[in-house]
Amino acid sequence: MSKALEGVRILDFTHVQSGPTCTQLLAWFGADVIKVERPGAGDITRGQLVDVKGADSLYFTMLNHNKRSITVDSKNPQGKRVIEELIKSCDVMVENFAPGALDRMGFTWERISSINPRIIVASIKGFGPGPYEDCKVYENVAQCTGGSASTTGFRDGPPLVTGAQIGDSGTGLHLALGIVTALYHRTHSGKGQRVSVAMQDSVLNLCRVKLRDQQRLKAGPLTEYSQYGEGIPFGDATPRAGNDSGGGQPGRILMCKGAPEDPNAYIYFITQAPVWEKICDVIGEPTWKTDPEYATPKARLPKLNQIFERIEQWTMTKTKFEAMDILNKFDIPCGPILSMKELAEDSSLRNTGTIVEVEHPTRGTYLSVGNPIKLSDSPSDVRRSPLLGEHTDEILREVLGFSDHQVAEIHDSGALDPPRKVAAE
Ligand code: CAO
Repeated sequence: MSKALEGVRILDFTHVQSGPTCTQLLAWFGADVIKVERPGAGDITRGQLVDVKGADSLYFTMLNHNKRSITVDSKNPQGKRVIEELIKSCDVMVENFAPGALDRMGFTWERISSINPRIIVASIKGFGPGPYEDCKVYENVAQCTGGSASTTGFRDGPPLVTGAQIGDSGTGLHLALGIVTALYHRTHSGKGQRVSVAMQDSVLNLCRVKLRDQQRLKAGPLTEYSQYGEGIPFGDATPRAGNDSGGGQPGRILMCKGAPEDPNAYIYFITQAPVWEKICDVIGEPTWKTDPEYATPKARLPKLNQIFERIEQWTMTKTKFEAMDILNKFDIPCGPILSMKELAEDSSLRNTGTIVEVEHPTRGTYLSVGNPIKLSDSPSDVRRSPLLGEHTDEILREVLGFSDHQVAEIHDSGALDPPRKVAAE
């Protein structure tokens, strides 16, 4: 079985999280991803949040699997020559520099596409064209400007950012789709094109149900929000809804046996209408099945707090896993709150390759996420991230066809290596 993206070569000019997420995904699918890094320094994340002295950080290793690393100073004339050769031999260039940085290196879209008209140039920026287009952006800024923070948290608390990296990894996923779409288009157009994704746009795309609710406000209060049942008037913007379900089926996070001392002894419980009668039986309130005060979803809406309090009295008698087992038998939608520790130890996630153990020469064995997208006929494995510049000479020789003499010449120019320290007299 061959890998889905075998034969596709990526010039990976990405750093930190958003861009590397995208190119890692393409690498998992079999693309030959050549990561260009600054000599001596490399991707800044190599040295961020270091847990093993002298080894690349988990931040870096978990975002750069299956790639090759070449160090090139893109501001050195010989370095520019190497990058031009890479542009000629790659199908895609991916970058997430600050706005204007690639142009300042001399690699405008016009120049890149004149070097290789078939190349696809894919970019992540914080914002699209508009008042903030020149701003540098990190994860939480995107969550705040894309509508996530204003709609996350509790109504009476401040906006909250989420643990899921929707700004960085979420944008990387969007970009990966843009790249394979442009590659597909190239099969009949014969030409490359630019693919641009803004982090603000990606977060907003993921927050679409909150934009839906913004418009629904015009028609009256959002009746599935617990605020409605509490009699609290709505303002003119989508409010924060705590753990209320974002769909038409009310849901909440409820305590289970062990809470609140155990911070993760909770379960998400959805009072889906078709299984209401089963819920009533399970929690010991059979009269609620026919009582007009409880029998219909509409009648229940103003009483959701009281209903969930009653359900919680039941969930508190069970561990989250016991509750899950019982509720699943009745098709009542629910899910235990799983800690990172529990996920790291989950044998089924390891069996499917969603969590993998990786060997690394300087840090030993570590855990990482694997490819969450499974293709039936195209396997995807996880190989360790490259050391800084590990493949520099290999790429110059094998990909660019440089002779030993040419490789030595480029090394001598200082384009591939950190500046030499001059010994003190
Ligand atoms: N050789 C020589 N110079 C190099 C180089 C190389 N191989 N690789 C990068 N550089 C240079 C760039 O050319 C740039 O130089 P100039 O400023 O002189 O043009 C410089 O390194 C810094 O690049 P940068 O501005 O992109 O990096 P930063 O650390 O200052 O900013 C970030 C980081 C992420 C805020 C910014 O890149 C950005 O806004 N990117 C777009 C949005 C994004 O992806 N954000 C998510 C990041 S993950 O949280």
